[in-house]
Amino acid sequence: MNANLSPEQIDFYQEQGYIILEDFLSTEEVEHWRKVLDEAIRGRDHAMLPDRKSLAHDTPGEGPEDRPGTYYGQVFQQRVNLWQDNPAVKELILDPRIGKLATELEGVEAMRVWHDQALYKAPWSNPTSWHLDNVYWSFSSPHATSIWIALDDVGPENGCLFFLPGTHKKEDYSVVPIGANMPELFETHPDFKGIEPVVGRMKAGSCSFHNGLTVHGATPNMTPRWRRAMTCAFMPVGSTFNGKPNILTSAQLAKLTVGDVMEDDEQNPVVYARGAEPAPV
Ligand SMILES: O=C(O)CCC(=O)C(=O)O
Ligand SMILES: [Fe+2]
Repeated sequence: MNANLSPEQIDFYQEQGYIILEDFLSTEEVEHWRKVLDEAIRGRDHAMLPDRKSLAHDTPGEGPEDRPGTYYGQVFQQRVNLWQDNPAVKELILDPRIGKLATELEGVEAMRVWHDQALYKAPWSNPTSWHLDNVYWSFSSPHATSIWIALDDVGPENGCLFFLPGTHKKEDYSVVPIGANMPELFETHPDFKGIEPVVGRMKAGSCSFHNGLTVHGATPNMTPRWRRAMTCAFMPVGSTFNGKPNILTSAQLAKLTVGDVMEDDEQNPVVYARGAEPAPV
């Protein structure tokens, strides 16, 4: 895993709200991630937990995890928090090197996992509409970020990400529904209409990070092959509950009042904290 960042890369990310890191995983590592995730998804599908919240950014808790026949059900196969019930995924996702990248890119002190999501776009799937992530989550922070790891080569032909650079700077938490209509976001943000998008073409094993307020979307999968991606969202330590349920269970919600610091180490473990590295031996 190549987890080194130059100061120029950090500046680029903070200015543009996204960055692509080529060759993040080696060929062997990509093979391993694919195997672990393919198995984890099969395992999850065989053991659906009753209190398992799904998914859609905007409609949490609908479960079952796929909604065949709906538009969103045909955007991607979405599996949330596989790290919590699959030890092999946990080892990959709670890797402090990934947490360190998120922490350094955002210039914060420490990061917790918000949630992971395997996002597998099936052959011939719908596009992922323009949206921003943080507005759906249970905390609001200008320093939330997500890693998106390509497990297959991705381009506009099979559902690569597109970013609207600089949009994170508006710091607007208005909820934009992630529905079937690609232009919907621009009703809330007409000022973004003229921005030239950046194409997130990537080789398998490369990754991107995007800030939680950077507008992004993905093209449809126009191919007969799956587009596999693994993602994880990070929450800066010290973030507070904003009242949105998102993926929180009813038991977790019962313990939270708006303004409480989100510090449930079981649900949202700290993945990296500056200065907390073990001393070299
Ligand atoms: O993979 C996709 O199609 C969308 C990914 C996304 O929206 C995200 O990672 O925040
Ligand atoms: Fe997103």
